[in-house]
This record gives sequence, C-alpha cells and structure tokens, in this order.
Amino acid sequence: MPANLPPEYYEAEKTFKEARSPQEKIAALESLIATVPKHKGTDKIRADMRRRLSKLREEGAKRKKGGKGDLYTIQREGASQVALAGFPNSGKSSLLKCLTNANPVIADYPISTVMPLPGMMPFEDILIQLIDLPPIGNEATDGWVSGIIRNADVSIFVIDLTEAPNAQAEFLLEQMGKWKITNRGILIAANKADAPESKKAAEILKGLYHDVLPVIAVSSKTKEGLEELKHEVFKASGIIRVYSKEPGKPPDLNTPFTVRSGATVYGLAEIIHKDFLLNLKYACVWGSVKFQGQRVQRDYVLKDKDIVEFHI
Ligand SMILES: Nc1nc2c(ncn2[C@@H]2O[C@H](COP(=O)(O)OP(=O)(O)OP(=O)(O)O)[C@@H](O)[C@H]2O)c(=O)[nH]1
Ligand SMILES: [Mg+2]
Repeated sequence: MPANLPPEYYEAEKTFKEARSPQEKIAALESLIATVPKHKGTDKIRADMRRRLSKLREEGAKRKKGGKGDLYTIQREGASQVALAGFPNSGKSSLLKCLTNANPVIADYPISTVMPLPGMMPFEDILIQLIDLPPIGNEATDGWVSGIIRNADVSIFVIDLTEAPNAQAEFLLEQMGKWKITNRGILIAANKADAPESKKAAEILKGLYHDVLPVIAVSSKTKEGLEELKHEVFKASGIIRVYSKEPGKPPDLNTPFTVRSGATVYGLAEIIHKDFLLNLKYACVWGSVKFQGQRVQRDYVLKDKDIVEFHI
C-alpha cells in the first residue's frame, strides 16, 4: 500500500466496496478519486481509477439504451445471481419471500407470477440475489425466462414434493438440456417438506439425483432446510470471500471481497488495485495457511474467509 494515501482514501474505498448499483459505484469511485493526492507517485493509481470510472459510465449508458427488453432483464446485485425455476405452484414465490426482503404475490392458483422479481438474500456477511420467475413451460414467458436462467450464476429448481416430484425434476433437467443451459450451478429445493407424504418423496428424489446435484428438502411454511439451502446456494455460486488487511492494522472483516473460487493472491490484487498487481512483493495470509500470517507467493490459491495482507 503506498504510504502517502490519506485516511479519507480508506474511508472512500470502503464505500466503493460496499456500493451495489452501477449508479452507486460511479458516485463512490468519483469520491474515491478525489481523495488521492495529485503527485507523481500517484499517477498510476489515478489513471487506473479514471479508466475504471469511464468503463462504469460506458456500461451505464449501454444499459439505458436497452429499451423495452429491460423489463425482463434483472440488473445484477450482490455476490451472485440465482434464478428460481419450477412448475406452477411449486413455491418459488414463497421461497423468495422467506429468504429475501422482497414481497411477491403468493397464491394457490397457477401462474401467479408473471414478471421477474429480484430480492436480496443475506448469507452470513454477503448478499446473494434471488430472482423469482413465472413457471417453466409457459410459451408466453419461456423465452425471457430461459434468458434469465442462462445469465444467472445458479439455478434452484423448486420442486413440489406433493405433486409427482420425480417427473418435475426430469422435465426441468430435460428442458435445460433443450435450452442448452449446462455446466453451471444447479440445485434442487424439494419444497413443501412439511406435507404428510413429503418425507418419503424427498428420500426418493434424493436417491435419484444426489449424485448429479444437491437435493435439499425445504419448507417455506416451517422454514425447515432453509439454512442448508443458503449454504448450498453459496457453494454452487463458485465464489469465496476474502478480507484485506493493511500491515500493522486489524483486518477489515466487515466488507469481504468476493472472488471466483480458485482465485490466487495475484487475482485478488488485480481486483483490488493495479498498483498491488504491479508492485507486489509478497503477501501474508491468515486462514487457510499452515502458519497464520504466513508469507505466500502470488500464485497461492485463496480459500473462503482468508485474510490477505499485501506487501509492495
Ligand atoms: N404446505 C406448503 N405449502 C406451500 C409451501 N410453499 C408454498 N406453498 C403453497 O403453494 C402455493 C403456491 O405457492 P407460490 O409461492 O405462489 O408458488 P409459485 O411457484 O410461485 O407459483 P407460480 O408463480 O404460479 O409459478 C401457495 O398456496 C402456497 O401457500 C410449503 O413449504 N408448504
Ligand atoms: Mg410465483
């Protein structure tokens, strides 16, 4: 970390890290740039930040031009984006309501959901975006629904344990195959586990599918299985949380960086700051290492909840 950055920089950096929407990010980055003193030693940092700012502005402008189609695309927020897919009445909206701050229509008639609705699900110290969708198998909506599922990092198949669950799972997997949606995080939330016949149905479903994808029995009525579901969603997202630390100071455990699992110290440096990337001598890591605070090379593969201190 360059020695000559003022304390306001670190405050502003924190706000930037916490910014979620593109508008918030742009505003926070503008404030961050303003805190960097202008001299030769900070030329690189400022140039890098200005590049990042113009990229964010370009992305914002592109999004605005999107027009009508935008109704059916959901802007990414949080650490990962998760689509809820399933048959009518399987309980997608009920799960969204249990797990997030959103307030969807829940009804005992089919196709009560007609538009995509996002909500933010807290998982420990991060937020994950869930998107409620109309049911699969409806010609009028399948086009854009499949688009949202394709773009998401993870899909949850919400299956009603009281209505031929095995056939639902088979149909949904087949449909994903037809849409060529493969090679991504998918899991099954076997819903309505509170119903009398559900225990046995859940066991059969797990027996059929647990080699292929996680099957979690849940109930939005009793809240059974919801914590396990959150953990599995996090795992399927393929991300880890890492915390940064300045030499001689305690780590900032409030605002994790989320990076792809398999990311190295070098990869993290790339995300945090170009300056780290160019001048990195070594890093110290707490967490996954054998000796806490151990020096590691730049190709060290980070694990969830590691704390990283960069030395430049
Ligand atoms: N017993 C029981 N009923 C549930 C559970 N979750 C949802 N339901 C009921 O199932 C019905 C459908 O729930 P919704 O959440 O609207 O289902 P949906 O999948 O969003 O339905 P569409 O939007 O029409 O596709 C409602 O009557 C809910 O009260 C559950 O865990 N247990
Ligand atoms: Mg619904």
